[in-house]
Amino acid sequence: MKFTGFEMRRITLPLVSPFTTSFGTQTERHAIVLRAVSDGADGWGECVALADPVYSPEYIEGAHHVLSTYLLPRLLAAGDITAQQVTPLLHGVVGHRMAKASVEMAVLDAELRATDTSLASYLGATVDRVPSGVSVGIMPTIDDLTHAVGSYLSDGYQRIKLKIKPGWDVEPVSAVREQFGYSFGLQVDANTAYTLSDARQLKKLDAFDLLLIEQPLGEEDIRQHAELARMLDTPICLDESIVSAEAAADAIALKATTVINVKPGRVGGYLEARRIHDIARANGIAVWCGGMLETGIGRAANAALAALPGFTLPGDISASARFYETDITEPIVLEDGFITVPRGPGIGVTPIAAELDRVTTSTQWITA
Ligand code: OSB
Ligand code: MG
Repeated sequence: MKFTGFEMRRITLPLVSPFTTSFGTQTERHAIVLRAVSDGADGWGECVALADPVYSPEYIEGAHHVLSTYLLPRLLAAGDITAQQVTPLLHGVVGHRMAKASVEMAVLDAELRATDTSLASYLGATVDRVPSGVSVGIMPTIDDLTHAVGSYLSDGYQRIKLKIKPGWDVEPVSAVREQFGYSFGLQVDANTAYTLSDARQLKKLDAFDLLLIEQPLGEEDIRQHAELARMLDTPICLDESIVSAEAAADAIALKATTVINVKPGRVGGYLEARRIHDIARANGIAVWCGGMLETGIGRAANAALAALPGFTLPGDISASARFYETDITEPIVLEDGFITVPRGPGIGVTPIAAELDRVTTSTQWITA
């Protein structure tokens, strides 16, 4: 397809409640919505970089800059392209995977809409709905936490993920198990907040039959994760560390991870995400789809990815309502604990013009 321009919108969506992780508290989602305009259909992409460089080096202002200055001009200069060519075309720009992922997503969506194919069937989805999990932030008190968990369980969420950090780990996990029992999947996510010297504390989590502990140590601590994995019964799952299929292959080979959180933004796009799925599956490593507080655009696309056969654990793909009062697309909803895999052309959802306008804080056009 030939792309004539990209519309870049900066959006701000208020969260229904503050979301606290070991790296900070978010009260609103800042994102970039990309619209790829072509000689065929238009395509939509979402850049999941956070407002600040606290989860990974990328942040929304930087993503905007690299998109407008480097990535989109290169793509527009390339002429007729396919989605498969986006990553190789942008290879000369180092890093910035979340920014690159948003470009590939918009191009892929346009291409799939033009050929009336859903992202789910393009990626190789084998199911029509995916089990839904929810990520629960660090709360001011244990009471606040158990109240929130109770309400997510009554919504029907099949798996609960608790954010942890030093000082907020064994106590919240123990309280949730004590109050709600063992009949649902429970896991924790430290977002790199520990070091190997915390192994004895982390070992205490073995008592609670957790599905996994996500990214306890630093992004680059692959060897130390392998060492920790030998000490714990709870499986280690890497998130931040897995920035590419190569990183996934290395972490698997080094036995640093027995489960992988796949986030398309973190790894540079849905095509790389599928490669990680394939590598993990070939190695008997389970994967699940992570989340970055996506709007309906990214949420719909994540549901398509999570429908691949290697995604054997519930993902962080919750309903739009978990984060947003009003989404920019038709809301993604929870039905009996599942999210329906969109089967319309492309990502299967389209922003509602009035809702998108309402949350847009600025718009920039990049044209050929
Ligand atoms: O580590 O999985 C994470 C949100 C922002 C940045 C990192 C993470 C998260 C979440 C939320 O846990 C997942 C979601 O979108 O529901
Ligand atoms: Mg994580």
